[in-house]
Amino acid sequence: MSEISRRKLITAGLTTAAGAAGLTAAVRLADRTGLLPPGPTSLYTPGDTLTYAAQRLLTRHTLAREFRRDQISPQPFPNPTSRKSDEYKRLEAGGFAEWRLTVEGLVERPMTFSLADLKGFPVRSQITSLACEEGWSYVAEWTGVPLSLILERVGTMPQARYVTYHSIQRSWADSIDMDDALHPQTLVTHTFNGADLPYGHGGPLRMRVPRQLGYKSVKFINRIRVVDSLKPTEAGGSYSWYAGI
Ligand SMILES: Nc1nc2c(c(=O)[nH]1)N[C@H]1C(S)=C(S)[C@@H](COP(=O)(O)O)O[C@H]1N2
Ligand SMILES: [Mo]
Repeated sequence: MSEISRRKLITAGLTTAAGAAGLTAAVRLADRTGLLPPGPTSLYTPGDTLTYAAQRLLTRHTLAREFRRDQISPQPFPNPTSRKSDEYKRLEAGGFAEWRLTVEGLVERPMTFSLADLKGFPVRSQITSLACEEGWSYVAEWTGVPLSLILERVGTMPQARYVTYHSIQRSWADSIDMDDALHPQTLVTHTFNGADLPYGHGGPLRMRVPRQLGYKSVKFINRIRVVDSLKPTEAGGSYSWYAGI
């Protein structure tokens, strides 16, 4: 589908969804300011488009809520993940000394980092809520490297539009746009409530995107790609791509 007909289709869908003529102006504004979510259209419902455009207009620079230390959940709930793979067990037996995070794609200097390399970066700690689309949530302290610092180190190219991140659990991957990738609260985390990030919560390395629902915070990450377009497998799986809260 051409870019123009894609836009027409989205605009039509949006206007119907909202049932308001006044929305046309908002859609035109969204289109002009690059607020349409990524194509192909089949991946995104009019609702996604509306949510994405509205949130981007209103909250581009806002921070996810941060909590006080005494608000940390006494028993944070790890969503049951499948059993450890043989590859995971091998890496764990070696104290994760061989765990690697590769950063590639539209970057000037593709690089591979060990956990020790990442722990040598400046860290940010934040107490935020992780909310699952199924309705539960918990508050915990997350510590890690701002993704923006890693992207600065590798040097993103001007065509960069999204960052995808991939888990050692092969079926898990997701992506965010550059606004969220460069956002100060988006962290590559290695520490959870002051200790090494446990398996249940995605250790040794997890992407933490506190401005979106829990499924965007992919566990066990080992690869990051900077791209200008997304594949369906990198765009939230069966969930919506944009999960702003
Ligand atoms: N690799 C991987 N990442 C994942 C998942 C998963 O099953 N595998 N589940 C996601 C979902 S749906 C949610 S709600 C959160 C749960 O995080 P928690 O286990 O820390 O509660 O992790 C997300 N990241
Ligand atoms: Mo979830």
